[in-house]
Parts: sequence; structure tokens; C-alpha cells
Amino acid sequence: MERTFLMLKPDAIQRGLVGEIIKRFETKGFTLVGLKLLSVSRELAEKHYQVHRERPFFQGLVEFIISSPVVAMVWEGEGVIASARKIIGATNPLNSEPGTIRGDYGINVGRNLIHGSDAPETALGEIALWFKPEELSSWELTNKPWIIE
Ligand code: DAT
Ligand code: MG
Repeated sequence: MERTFLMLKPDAIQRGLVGEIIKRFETKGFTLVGLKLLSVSRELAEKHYQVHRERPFFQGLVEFIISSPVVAMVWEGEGVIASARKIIGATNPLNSEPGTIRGDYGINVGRNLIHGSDAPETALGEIALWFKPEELSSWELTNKPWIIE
């Protein structure tokens, strides 16, 4: 079953939006299979954002991610990678549609609340980077027949 990595960034935790944001993925019908709050090391932040290392915002982004705790999660479900990206909204919250997380709660690209894997290969890599296999639990929603035909 498809899985994605989501991370609530320091601004989401500091603003008390953890519950609000998690609720959106729960009510959608996806399954939470991993969850932890942690203070991120510089090494982990740099690895996670490796693809952006040459970009002018890289250092500021790393400083931001290590500045205060984050909530790291793995969610499971058919199509969860692309669907989570839609629920999250466009990178710049000023361009994110209302109804998306970034569209509803953000106004600044450097404070866009949440990370979500952008493709199957990145999801696999990010899940492995952030979670040990034993930190993830496979389980079945009891109301699954009422969510999936
Ligand atoms: P996304 O998080 O939507 O996948 P991304 O992978 O292009 O976006 O960039 C990663 C993060 O880097 C993004 O969530 C916020 C930050 N970022 C991106 N573009 C930026 C910019 N032009 N100025 C400042 N921060 C930026
Ligand atoms: Mg990205």
C-alpha cells in the first residue's frame, strides 16, 4: 500500500495547528502508520532538503527546521502521495487555494507549515530517512468498508 512522509514544520507546532492539520488527513480516510515529535539535527535537515542545497533559501530553510520541534508522520492509502500534496496546497501559501492547509493557514513561503513527499521515490527515501522500520505500524481501519468500496 502506498505511503507518504509528512512533516509538520516548526511554525505549525508553535501556532497550535498540529490537531487541525492531522485531522484533515484522518477525516479524508488515510491511515496514520507513524508519528513522532522531534528536534531535528542539522545533519538530518540538510539530508532531507539535499535537493535544494544550491538554492539561495537552503541555509534559512535548514535553520528554520532545526529552530523548534517538528512532527514527523507516515500516512498510508491508495493515492496518498498525490492526494496529500493537494491537501497541502502550492508551495507559496499566497498561491495555495483556500481549503488547502497552506491556503488556509499561511501567507509566507518560508512559513508554509507542512512538508509532503512529492513522488513515490522521494516518499520511500524520506520515510527511510526519518523512521526506523519498527517505528511504523501496519493496521486496518475498522470502518474501512465505509471509506473504500
Ligand atoms: P514543497 O514544500 O511544496 O515541496 P519545495 O520542495 O520546492 O516545495 O521547497 C521546499 C521548501 O523550501 C518549501 O516548502 C519552502 C522552501 N522554499 C521553497 N521555495 C522557496 C523560496 N523561493 N523562498 C524561500 N523558501 C522557499
Ligand atoms: Mg518539495
